[in-house]
Amino acid sequence: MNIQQLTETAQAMVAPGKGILAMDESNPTCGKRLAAVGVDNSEDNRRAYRELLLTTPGLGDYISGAILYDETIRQSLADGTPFPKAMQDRGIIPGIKVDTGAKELAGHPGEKVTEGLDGLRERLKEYHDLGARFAKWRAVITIGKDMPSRGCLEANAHALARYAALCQEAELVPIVEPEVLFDGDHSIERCFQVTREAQSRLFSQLYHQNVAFSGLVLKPSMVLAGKDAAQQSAPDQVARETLRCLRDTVPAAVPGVAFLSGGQSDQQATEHLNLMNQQAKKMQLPWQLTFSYARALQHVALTTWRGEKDKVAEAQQALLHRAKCNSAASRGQYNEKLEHEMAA
Ligand code: 5MM
Repeated sequence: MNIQQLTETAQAMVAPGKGILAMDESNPTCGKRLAAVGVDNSEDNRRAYRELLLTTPGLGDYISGAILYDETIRQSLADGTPFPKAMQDRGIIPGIKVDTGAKELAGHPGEKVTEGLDGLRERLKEYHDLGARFAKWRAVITIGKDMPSRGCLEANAHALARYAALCQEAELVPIVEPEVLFDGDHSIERCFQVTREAQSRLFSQLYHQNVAFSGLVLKPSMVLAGKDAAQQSAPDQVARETLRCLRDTVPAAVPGVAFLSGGQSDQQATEHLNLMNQQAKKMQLPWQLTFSYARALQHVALTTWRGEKDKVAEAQQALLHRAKCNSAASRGQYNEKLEHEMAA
């Protein structure tokens, strides 16, 4: 394992002003997104949509890397250039989702464990040969009555750590994603408690599996009340509680934290990241704080495109605008004027 190389890649993934584009939807999830805009879930439509995203002019100014799916990493632009090569040409590091999905956890009704460890060493080697330089694995933690259980938290943290160790062995930077779902009516205090516990257990397992903290990126959810909670969280409270949770749990050697959006609106996700970076300026935090959004980056591009060829350029502009707003937020410099720049 070349720790120096892994550290440099991890640092590049969270370089100041840059974040990660998550476009690793599995075929069923991609199908749901395409169906919402009236597009068939065919391989060629998935390819065309991903080409639109990756060839957005100027995307590399704000996006350090993009997470692909197994099908996507093997696809090419219409001119025959493989996606990973097209990304490298644009200064975007290719990444790959390597988990095989969250499945029912036996003995724990209503809870999930993410699978994909069997054969992972061989798959990682192939992905590296195809051009990937980082990977992603997402664990799903549900808040509910008597949930999450200790069994669920331990199983997911252990799997994430085993995955991360295999990634580093294969010279790939692991993104570790312990997502605490936004679904439910829980309070922000409950979300804080669960997220803190999930992240503490994760870093303990990473330590026990000999994972180098300097060669990984954490992809957490933000700390906020459930989407059905009567009392929704104020943006500055979300920023404050999320930072408090990170300070309690994340070792200083980790180069960066790249948040998921988790069902927040585009602007909410940007505003929360911005406030965190503004508050962080007074704290001298050891890690970069940036984004690794899927829905909150792609939504506006997808709904502009709707499968129409003559909308490609407009959809790309919409994606670039969201990437630019989030880049500004990763520096604590996002504002209303920038948000409305597009319309002008
Ligand atoms: C792109 O969505 C990813 C999950 O896809 P599957 O459910 O099809 O496996 C997801 O892991 C995503 O990368 C992150 O959770 C961030 O997505 P959001 O939309 O929450 O920013």
